[in-house]
Amino acid sequence: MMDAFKISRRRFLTGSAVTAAGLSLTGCFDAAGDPKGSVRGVLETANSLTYRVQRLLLSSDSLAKEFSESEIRQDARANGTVDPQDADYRRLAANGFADWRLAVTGLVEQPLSLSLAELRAMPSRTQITRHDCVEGWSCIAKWTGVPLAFVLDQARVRSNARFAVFTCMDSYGGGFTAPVKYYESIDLVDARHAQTILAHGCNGETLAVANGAPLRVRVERQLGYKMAKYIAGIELTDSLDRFGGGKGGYWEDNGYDWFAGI
Ligand SMILES: Nc1nc2c(c(=O)[nH]1)N[C@H]1C(S)=C(S)[C@@H](COP(=O)(O)O)O[C@H]1N2
Ligand SMILES: [Mo]
Repeated sequence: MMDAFKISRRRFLTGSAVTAAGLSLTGCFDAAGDPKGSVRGVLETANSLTYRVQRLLLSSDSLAKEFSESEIRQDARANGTVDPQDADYRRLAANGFADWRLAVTGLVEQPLSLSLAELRAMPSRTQITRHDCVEGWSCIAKWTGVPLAFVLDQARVRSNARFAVFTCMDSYGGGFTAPVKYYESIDLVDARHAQTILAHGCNGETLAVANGAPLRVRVERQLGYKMAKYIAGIELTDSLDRFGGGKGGYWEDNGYDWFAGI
């Protein structure tokens, strides 16, 4: 019943209907970069279909596969931004992130400002999972962090919140256009999922800059670009309109799917 409610909200959000079954998401994502292209329309339809199929067929708490230590194959694989040059980030990194704070704001009863030490002192979960990038590679790594649900409970999320938006410290672009900060968003089903953690460790070490230090999210049932690195804030909201281009994430604003379930 809860799922049906969420799905109808999503239908309201996208305004698109399921018109065909069996659409696949294996198409070329580069073509989706053309905002007027037909591929993107198909992807948007497939996106809402995937979202509904997943939310209907899988229970909302089904777990992504976890692996054993011997299966770890990370090879220090890093992607997207790997060394932010943004001045605010460089300043925080130079000081070992001692002055960094995670701001939890928006539709919460208790806004939070958390230091890395405070996050490290919270309950932690370690999981060995596979990371799948939309570019076609994957790797298996061990992630350690605070369950996002725990942090949300400290902040006491208001009942009208629908999404968690992650604001990041790295930016894209520049040159002809003003730099745009990376951001991402997930719904509260994924935000409260048992394997969704705010990771501060990887493969038994402190999270490296290349992988998103000091804090990055792991959303294990979604593609890599959903897993925001270099997080500075989490805002609870009932609408994605106010953020970036309004599609829920940096890559979504450039044509990728908002729901990247795998
Ligand atoms: N802030 C930020 N988060 C990001 C990205 C980015 O460029 N900036 N890239 C995304 C993409 S496309 C992938 S595949 C993963 C890569 O995570 P990794 O560097 O730990 O492998 O981070 C995601 N999160
Ligand atoms: Mo990616």
